[in-house]
Amino acid sequence: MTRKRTILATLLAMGVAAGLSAGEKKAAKGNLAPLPLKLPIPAFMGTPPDMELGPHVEPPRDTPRPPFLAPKGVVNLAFKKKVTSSDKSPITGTLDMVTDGNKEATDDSFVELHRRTQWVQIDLGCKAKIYAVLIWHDHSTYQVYHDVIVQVADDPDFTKNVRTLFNNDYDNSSGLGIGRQKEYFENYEGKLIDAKGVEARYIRCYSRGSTYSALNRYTEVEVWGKCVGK
Ligand SMILES: [Ca+2]
Ligand SMILES: [Ca+2]
Repeated sequence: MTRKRTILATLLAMGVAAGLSAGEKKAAKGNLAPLPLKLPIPAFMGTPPDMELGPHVEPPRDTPRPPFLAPKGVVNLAFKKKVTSSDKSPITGTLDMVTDGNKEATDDSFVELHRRTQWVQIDLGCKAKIYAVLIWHDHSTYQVYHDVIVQVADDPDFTKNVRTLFNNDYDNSSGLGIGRQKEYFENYEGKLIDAKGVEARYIRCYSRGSTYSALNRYTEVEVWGKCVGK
């Protein structure tokens, strides 16, 4: 069996069906593998009942997310790393809960920040090549978070080499510029943002309440990549 066929067989064995041909090609080319994500228990399934989707919201998927391929050996660099925030005194929970590995949709699994635009920031501890960022806000109920913006930078104050990986603030209510990405429904899979190998040490995730609450809940953030320097 050729190497290409071996990878194909492996992916098939893992139950990978969607996007196989593109994924298989990439895998054969670049020594890639699906991110070894460990997802929490779904709090609900399927499409939200009687919820009107505006033009800025993408409809929820009815099928599992296709596997995301990244170079073999990437790890969740955010795990147990230091978290800071625009909110110095969260309403409930503590900031370390953003990187403690608990992603479950229970009431004691999130840190709750005050209303309006807030952010959480993670210091990866090294300059890293980042392939994917995953965010779980509160995924216990159907809701869409607003002004989800993800940026990376070379310094903790976000003054050096700031780059925006994701922005769905379509009306610029958070003032960081108009976002072109769609709003989306929270669910157990978290939101996966393709970081395309961007290099940075600091990552900041913004939000501005949701369709469910004006407050900002963060359950977990994962940053998959590899350290490349200081
Ligand atoms: Ca957590
Ligand atoms: Ca907005």
